Amino acid sequence: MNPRSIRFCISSLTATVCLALTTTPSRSQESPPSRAVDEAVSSTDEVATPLAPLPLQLPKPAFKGTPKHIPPNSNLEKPRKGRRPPLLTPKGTANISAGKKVRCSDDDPIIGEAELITDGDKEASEGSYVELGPGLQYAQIDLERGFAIHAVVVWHYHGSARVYHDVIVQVSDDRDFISGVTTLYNNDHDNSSGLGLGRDKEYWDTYEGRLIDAKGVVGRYVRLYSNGSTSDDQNHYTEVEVFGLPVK
Ligand SMILES: [Ca+2]
Ligand SMILES: [Ca+2]
Repeated sequence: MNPRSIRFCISSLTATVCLALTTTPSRSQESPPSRAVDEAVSSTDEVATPLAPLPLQLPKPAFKGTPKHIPPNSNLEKPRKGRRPPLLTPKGTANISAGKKVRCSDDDPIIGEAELITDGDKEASEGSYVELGPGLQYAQIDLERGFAIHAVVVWHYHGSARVYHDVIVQVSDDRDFISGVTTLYNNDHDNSSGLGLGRDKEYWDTYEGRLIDAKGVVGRYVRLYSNGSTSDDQNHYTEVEVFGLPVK
């Protein structure tokens, strides 16, 4: 089957974005089933950065759909129709966290070990996740040097539908996150974790993980907080993937 290409261009005062769409299916990456974004170019007067869909591989779904009820005192996002659109990031953006060291606020996990968070296994099976103690906890990935970070994807426990509370994702060059902290995501809508009011929505954890656009923020450490879920007070991390590029 010969792919048929269609080219779209959207112009504004500051940028022109062109998408070349093809009808050839792409199964291995997260993208619409009947067409893939092969090429995208974002250009300004000064630089032209080729873009491509984030090379994200998803695990198998453990359950179908998401629950209809809204948990009490939650700030749940509205259900999305259709598949998640792919995130366009600079070409060459790759997983930079695979196998990297992870440190957790709970250094004696109830189940599993911190290394499970970057071991590449993101399936919803027993043995794939680490369980940290109750209340506010974090997992922190050391990328070993500074990168331009373009996306963070986190899978908590996704074997059954649950909403994790106070999901906060931050980047810093300071391993103690005292200075130079950039918050990429914060859905602590009532500031119960005391790290500031979050404007992002709560969500049901699924096989898709939560895809967070990091917009090229530069940093060495990525810290992910949570504060129990609608199922229990513990904190579960199946996998975290950080995508980025070396700093030029
Ligand atoms: Ca894992
Ligand atoms: Ca909260």
